[in-house]
Amino acid sequence: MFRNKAWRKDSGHALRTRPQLEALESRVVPSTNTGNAWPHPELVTLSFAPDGTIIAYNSAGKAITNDLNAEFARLGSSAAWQKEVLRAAQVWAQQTNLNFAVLGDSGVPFGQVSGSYQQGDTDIGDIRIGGYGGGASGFLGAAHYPPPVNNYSIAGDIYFNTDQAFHVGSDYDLFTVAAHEIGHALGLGHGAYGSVMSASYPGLETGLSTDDVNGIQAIYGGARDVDRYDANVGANNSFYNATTLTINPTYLRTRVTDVDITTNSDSDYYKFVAPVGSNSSLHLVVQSQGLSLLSPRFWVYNAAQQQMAYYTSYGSYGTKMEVDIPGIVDGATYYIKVAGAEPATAFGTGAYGVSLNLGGSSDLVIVPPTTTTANGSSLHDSGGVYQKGGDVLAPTHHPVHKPAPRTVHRVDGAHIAKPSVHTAAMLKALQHMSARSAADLLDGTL
Ligand SMILES: [Ca+2]
Ligand SMILES: [Ca+2]
Ligand SMILES: [Zn+2]
Repeated sequence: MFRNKAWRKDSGHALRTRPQLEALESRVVPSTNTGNAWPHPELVTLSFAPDGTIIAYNSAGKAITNDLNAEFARLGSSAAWQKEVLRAAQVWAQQTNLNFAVLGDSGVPFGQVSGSYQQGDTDIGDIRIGGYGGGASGFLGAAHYPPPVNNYSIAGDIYFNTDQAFHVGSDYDLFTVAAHEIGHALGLGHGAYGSVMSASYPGLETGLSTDDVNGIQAIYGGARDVDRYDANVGANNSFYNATTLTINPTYLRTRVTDVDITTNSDSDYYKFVAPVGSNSSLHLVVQSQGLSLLSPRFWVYNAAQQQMAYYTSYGSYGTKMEVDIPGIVDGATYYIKVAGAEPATAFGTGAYGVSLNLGGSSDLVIVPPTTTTANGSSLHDSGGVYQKGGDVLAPTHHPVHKPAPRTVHRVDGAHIAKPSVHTAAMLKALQHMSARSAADLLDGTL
């Protein structure tokens, strides 16, 4: 299978004979599972590296630094183009047991081994996002697979070629390329032509294909699981089936964790009785921050199911909503309903938590899952195979309006290496690796 050769450590040699019409073969090749997956898919973090972050070194030893923020400023505000990347992550999370959250990025060089975690570092995302000018005839994006093939912080990291003409909503569409690279960063290989995971740019995609969905579900346990309150007949999607929360009568507070807005039609109802001694207001936290990119909204109702309050976080992805609801009476029953603020979008899905405080000294905190996973113990052996990354999404050379199936010429993989790159980590690791394996990295295994 020649199309897999770019993933082999000796890809630079195999790619010399790459046929040009890869896309024609890709049409009949279903989505591929590379055997790599995040050890903690319940929370995969993303970070946008600051400009100037060292991504790699060229063959002369000169640092290649991130310029994504400066270059993508032409696409609009950072919030606007970053939303496309987050949406590209969320289309995968909608389909299976994955949640994403955005972290700050310390700007430490990509792949720095000293981070010590293949997942769960607090200074950088599990999936770091950066870019550099890779030449107008080169690749669109590149990604590293998740563990175990990459078993330190380089796992999952993504680069965009900022020499390409990216756009939002037209070719080369940022969402489409980001979804492809995130697919690799989640463990997928290439899929059918016309899918997001097509080996060559398929034209603008607005969402996943069946092939993409089948692929991601094969890795992360099928369709997204409902939470424990939705798991039985009588799911808490109504006042009648509202989940009863017990407020601790001494501490006057409680919390709900490990709950989820799982589908566009999922809404979760809770009810509670304000204990004697409660304050006249309810301090309520509805949080997806640190848990998912869900944009939540919620309602509070009295015992007669009359609305007392409504709040929405529309336009915010991964948020902590914190409000005080007046008019609380001891002994009375209240309802809380939580749903997605953007149910028609990919941001209408995700994990969240709720914390209620009716007079306690402090809120019960919604704690994100612990995902820290130490580096693999054999980073530098096996001739550098651990460094093997996802393949790259090559640009088409043909007009994007040409009807499918199109003949898409994949840029020869050898071009990917110009400028040839060492990751920052690779230079650190060279002392442990053969010159051969380092050379392999120059030939497009990113
Ligand atoms: Ca990483
Ligand atoms: Ca639910
Ligand atoms: Zn690819």
